[in-house]
Amino acid sequence: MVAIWVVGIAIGIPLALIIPWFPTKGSLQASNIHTLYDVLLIASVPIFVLVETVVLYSVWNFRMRPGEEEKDGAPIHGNTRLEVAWTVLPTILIVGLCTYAYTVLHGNEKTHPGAMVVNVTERQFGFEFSYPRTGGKQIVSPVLYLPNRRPVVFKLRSLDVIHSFFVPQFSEKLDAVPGITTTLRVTPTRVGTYPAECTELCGAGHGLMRASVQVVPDARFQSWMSTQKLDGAPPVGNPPTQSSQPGIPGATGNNHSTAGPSE
Ligand SMILES: [Cu+2]
Repeated sequence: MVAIWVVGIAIGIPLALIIPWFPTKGSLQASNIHTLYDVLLIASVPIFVLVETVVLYSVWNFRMRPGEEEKDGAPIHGNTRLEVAWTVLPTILIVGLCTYAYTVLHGNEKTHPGAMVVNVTERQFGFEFSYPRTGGKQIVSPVLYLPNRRPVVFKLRSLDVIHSFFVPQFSEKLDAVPGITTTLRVTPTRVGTYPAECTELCGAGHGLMRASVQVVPDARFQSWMSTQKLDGAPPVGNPPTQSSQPGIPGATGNNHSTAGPSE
């Protein structure tokens, strides 16, 4: 049985790692998430193969044979050492993996000095991106332009119901909740065009709620910025203020114009 288990692991781990679970890595955070996922796979395969081997071995070896319909199984009264082992070992494994996962997620949330702030305003059923500039002005765009390799802080707001902001290639996802501002940090590492999607069922048009993300070299981003006109207010409107939503504690209202270009 040990031989079957070892062979199962030898086949299972490369097989699990070869499957393309994720889209192309497009951010620093995605690299960390993909590594975390690989570690979880490497830890899970031996346990999966062990459980399946024991199940199949038991089903075959201890199956009922003709004439044994009335027979009962052997009386078993437990095994203290075995029970301690199968409680302690999974506990150590789970605590270890949780600690590692927490470290990765905590690291992905780290604030980088000089990060660029981008406001993401969501409504039924679209996204709008605004780049705060000095003097309370902002650049507003339906397409999310990002300079490659520059840390970005997304400030998510919703104008109506709960939405979310997800770029699969960034491997980062967060809800946009009416009345509060949620924060997501991403450092793009690959030039390309990606989709931004809402992954929170938000109404009839939810399936169409998408936007385009363009990660471009820094020089191209700067020239795009210089061609954009500075506006005071976004066309889709401002998030409701606290006074218009008395039931929602901590509603931040519109602070589009107060933030500078970096956090
Ligand atoms: Cu949605």
